[in-house]
Amino acid sequence: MSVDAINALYAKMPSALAKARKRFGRPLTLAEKILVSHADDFDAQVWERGKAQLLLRPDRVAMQDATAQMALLQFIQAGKKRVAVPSTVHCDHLIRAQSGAKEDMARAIEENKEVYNFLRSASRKYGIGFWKPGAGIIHQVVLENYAFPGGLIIGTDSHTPNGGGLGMLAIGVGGADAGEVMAGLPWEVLHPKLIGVKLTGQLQGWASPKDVILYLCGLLTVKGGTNKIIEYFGPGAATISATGKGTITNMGAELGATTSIFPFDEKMVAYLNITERADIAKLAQANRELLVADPEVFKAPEKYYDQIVEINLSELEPHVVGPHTPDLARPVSKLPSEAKEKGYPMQLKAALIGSCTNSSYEDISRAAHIARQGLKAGLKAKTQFLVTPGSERIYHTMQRDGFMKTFEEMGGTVLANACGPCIGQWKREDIKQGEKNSIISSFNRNFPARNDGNAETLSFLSSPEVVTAMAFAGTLDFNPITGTLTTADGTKVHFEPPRGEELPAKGFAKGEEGFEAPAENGDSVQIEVAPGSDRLALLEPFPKWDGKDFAKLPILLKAKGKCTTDHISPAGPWLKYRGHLDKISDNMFLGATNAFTGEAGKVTNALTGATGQTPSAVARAYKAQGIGSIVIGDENYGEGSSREHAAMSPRFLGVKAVITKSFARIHETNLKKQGILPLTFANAADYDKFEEKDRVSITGLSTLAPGKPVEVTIHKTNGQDVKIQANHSMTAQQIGWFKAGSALNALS
Ligand code: MIC
Ligand code: SF4
Repeated sequence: MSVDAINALYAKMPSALAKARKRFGRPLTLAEKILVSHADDFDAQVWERGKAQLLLRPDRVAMQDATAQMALLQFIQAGKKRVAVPSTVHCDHLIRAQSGAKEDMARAIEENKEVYNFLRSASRKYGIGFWKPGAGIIHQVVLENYAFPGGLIIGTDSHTPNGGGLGMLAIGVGGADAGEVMAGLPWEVLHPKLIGVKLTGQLQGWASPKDVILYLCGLLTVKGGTNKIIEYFGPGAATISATGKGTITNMGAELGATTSIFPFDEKMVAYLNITERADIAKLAQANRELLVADPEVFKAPEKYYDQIVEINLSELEPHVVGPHTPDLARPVSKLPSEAKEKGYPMQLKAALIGSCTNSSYEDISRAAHIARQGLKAGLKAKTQFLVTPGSERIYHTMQRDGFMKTFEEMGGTVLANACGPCIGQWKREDIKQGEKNSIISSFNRNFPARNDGNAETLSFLSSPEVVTAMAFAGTLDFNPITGTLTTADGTKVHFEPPRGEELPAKGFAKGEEGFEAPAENGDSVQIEVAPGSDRLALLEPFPKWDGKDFAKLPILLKAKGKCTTDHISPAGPWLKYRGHLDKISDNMFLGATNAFTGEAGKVTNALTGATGQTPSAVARAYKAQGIGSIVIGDENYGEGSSREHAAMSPRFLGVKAVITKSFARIHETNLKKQGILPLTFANAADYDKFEEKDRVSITGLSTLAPGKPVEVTIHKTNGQDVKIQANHSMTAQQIGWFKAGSALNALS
């Protein structure tokens, strides 16, 4: 973001804030300050938390390669010449970890040539900055280059809130949202409620910023943050480094939060300075009062936040969460007994550090401090140990300052600056499919099958320093704080608490930063989409609604329990088809548990009675006969990623409505954008009324209106009809998207 643009934003903030204080009749929180100063039209906007739809003007859009393909394919359909707001593409998700950074990069560039060429050419043409493969993970690169206090950025990735570490509202969205904002439209989001998290004290010993968020995950659960912004405040906040704050806001995504934010402070100044943005740091310092909540808010926070949580950092213990969900949290001291009790495989097969969440200098230096202690005592890693740096700068700085050598001596492998094993891009050879085993990482997600495609892998999450100690231990029943390990010659080793530096004393080393600027004039740039490609295909608009009610549709799937976007549209090997809707749709619901059989990824064809079919095969068979279908879901359906494939594939294969107990925010929006009706049971227990052979009708669609429930009829095989009610959260405009067949159709 240029200093001038930031200056212009800060210059107009005081009057926007004054207007808002007057209209709301009270002082403002930080999140509110940023929302009101990015309003498309403050006066026309309804400001009601949890109710109003906000129309906002983001300062910037960021996209990663796996989601940018669909975002750009949709942007192309909008027929614009150039993006209306500064935007960037980051190539990070498609690089598979196999044998180390150098070889993996070379392989990725070869394998993904088509996709990279498409993204590069579309970026050049439309005025989008292009960060090539190897430049780093989107959130780290955004933090180093684009995040700034007081800004509003949207990103086609659920961990975009990482930017909250620098005091901005950074929000994850689907590609259609990004496409619209790039086309010049305002961005729409439900006015979030606010959770205030008051931090006091200071982290001690083994406790790290990661533990703040792991603890909160346990406390608030994976749906506790849905449609809420988490705003941190209190004296403890200023004791946490900017990158540590980034770890906390990044993983707010695991709470389902719209985003999380920290108030501007000296730690942010230090980070801006070391990332060569002293001019922005100065500007922010001069405008400090715009970038923190009004002083009255700290005096009586309960008046301004919808919910308050207090954490005394001085008492916070290091935590480990998992397996399978980030809200299964406990202090590391409780893990050994719990692991025994629950029969988790004790042996750890792999320990992984880094990723977009935890690869700051502070993280790596604290992990290296543990590594050096182990090495000095004569220990080696007992597990596979993989390190994922977040960016070129981190990579080169790790190398310069000897961390890389330490990790390698310990038996570790340094991977490319990319997502790698965090998103299933991990060619794991040490276990067989279906083998139950435990792994631990400093990543942010641990849904089944996420890292290695094996649903039997129990994935635990913790801080990089705890993960490094666990790599030496090789077992889950080790408490790094109190435990001892024994070397080959029988010496007992006890780790001292980790020590590290927040920022490199010598500044960041730089490698090849990997940025390519767009063409001045993109008219002559050709977009490269190879005909007949199985990686990319231009989109056909979805058909518009035919004006008829949905009558007697079969249930394609009734999902039981957790049904995240990783269950709906798995990543790993499927990532390569993210630009090809037809191809990727073969993965639809492969991870989802069928409530009727308990099996994952297998359903029954209601027309033929054939069992054990993949959901995509059955949906394709229905589609061939011109029949749509319905999906039934449990709580927090669509939790996790922003990938709109989880909405586009069902849409493409004829799913008309998804009825659940509740939705995760980004996914619910993605469904609306693609023209699927997202409905929730008025009475959650109605979930139990659906049986495998039932047919479902949804009636009264022509009178669909905001706030008006929808009638759903379950037709039983015995001829009986059971009527239930379902709610929806669609606005008049969103109902228009449904009728047009998609938001994109409604645009043109
Ligand atoms: C993830 O962490 O799940 C991803 C992969 O980064 C996704 C985006 C995607 O599916 O491409 C996300 O978090 O939004
Ligand atoms: Fe990449 Fe993992 Fe971060 Fe998602 S969570 S952006 S896959 S490193």
